[in-house]
Amino acid sequence: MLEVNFDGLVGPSHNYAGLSLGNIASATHAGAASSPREAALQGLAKMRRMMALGFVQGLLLPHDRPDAGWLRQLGFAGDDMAVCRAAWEAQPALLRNAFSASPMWTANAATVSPGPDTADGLTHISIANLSSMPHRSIEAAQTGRQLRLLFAGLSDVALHDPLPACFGDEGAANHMRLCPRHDEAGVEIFVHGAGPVKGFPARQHAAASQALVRRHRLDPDRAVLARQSDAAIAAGAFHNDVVAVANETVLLTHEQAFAEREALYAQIRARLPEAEIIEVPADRVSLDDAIRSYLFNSQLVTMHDGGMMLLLPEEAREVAHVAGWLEEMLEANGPIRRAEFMPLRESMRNGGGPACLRLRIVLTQAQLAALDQRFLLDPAKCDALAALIAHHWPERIAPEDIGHPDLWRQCQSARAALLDLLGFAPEEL
Ligand code: SUG
Repeated sequence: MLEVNFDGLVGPSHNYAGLSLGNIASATHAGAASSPREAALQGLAKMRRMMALGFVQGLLLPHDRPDAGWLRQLGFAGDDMAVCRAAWEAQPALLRNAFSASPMWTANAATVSPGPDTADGLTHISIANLSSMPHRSIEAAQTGRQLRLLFAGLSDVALHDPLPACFGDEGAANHMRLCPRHDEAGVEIFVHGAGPVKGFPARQHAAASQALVRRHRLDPDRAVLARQSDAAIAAGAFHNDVVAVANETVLLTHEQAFAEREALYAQIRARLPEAEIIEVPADRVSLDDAIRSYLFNSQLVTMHDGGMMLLLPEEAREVAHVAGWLEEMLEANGPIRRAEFMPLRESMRNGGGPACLRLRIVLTQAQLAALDQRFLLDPAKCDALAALIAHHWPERIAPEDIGHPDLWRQCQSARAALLDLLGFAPEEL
């Protein structure tokens, strides 16, 4: 079995509207001008780097934005342009929500339990409802259409509809899997918040995590529920993947990520004796530094020589305490042997690091071969995508631009060109 990352391609409407309460980067950059073209090229460069390292790489597509259908549900009438114009005049915040490029953060698209963990041997996937934030709650329908296409040829995948909206579920960003190797049964850890804390909502609810354990047919003995610490939520850890990351036997976590960390570590060790828990002490890296640098929002992957590598955002080497800790960790010759840094500043300014931008799916070779191959990348496709982005994606979006019909049209035609390039008919998505 192998783990495939499906990255969200950054959409042409990428902008800074400050929509996510509790996400410090989103609040800090509200009102700044964005560079959608650069953002998409930065994300693509990360996908290329993963491929160059020998990993299979997939992508998920930007959603149709502005989402005129959502605005219609809210009572605006007419064709797409009329609906957007009316929303902008009546309540600009609604159009800003309908215009967000947030589907780029595919770690929030779904939660995945691979076959070795489930009672029926199926790969269970639950589309996240993302119901805590209006702009993100729009995503589930289009995400579902893409995942249905992706898995249409696989009879051993159970794709579940989003949970009822009253139980907030934000997908893989609050889910970690520890296992001896990807193809062996693992321990799945579901992390929820209890809030609000400092006015910041708990975006993953315990009841949602419990429902996922049941519908994914996980052995209750090998599924662990953990609560985020209030300190982490207050510091801006709106998802657990901002303060912890896991890969195979390794859990890399901040000391203050969890409410009852000793009990959690004991549960993990009891279920997986070979687990290696690397805890970063708060007196070496404060929660604020962890969140500013996104040290933990990195991709932790097993290289083909068996050692692990961290793919971090550039910000992680710009925060002195984090750079110092990383250097020491690498010198100590533990399981993580290598660190690489990628420039992802455009996404980072909205609180999305390397790990947010990808959904991990563990698959057998047969499952990989049966996927809709249009969602998989190769170098030639990357070249074609880069050229398409350079041609169609806006260079810059300032806050006032969001009300301009020319920009709405440009976003629609950019996406249409992308679908055409990848071989999707518009009605499929
Ligand atoms: O949901 N930001 C996203 C960032 C998601 C990061 N994902 C993970 N941690 N896996 C969010 O808060 C900001 C959009 C804006 O403000 O316009 C935003 O939605």
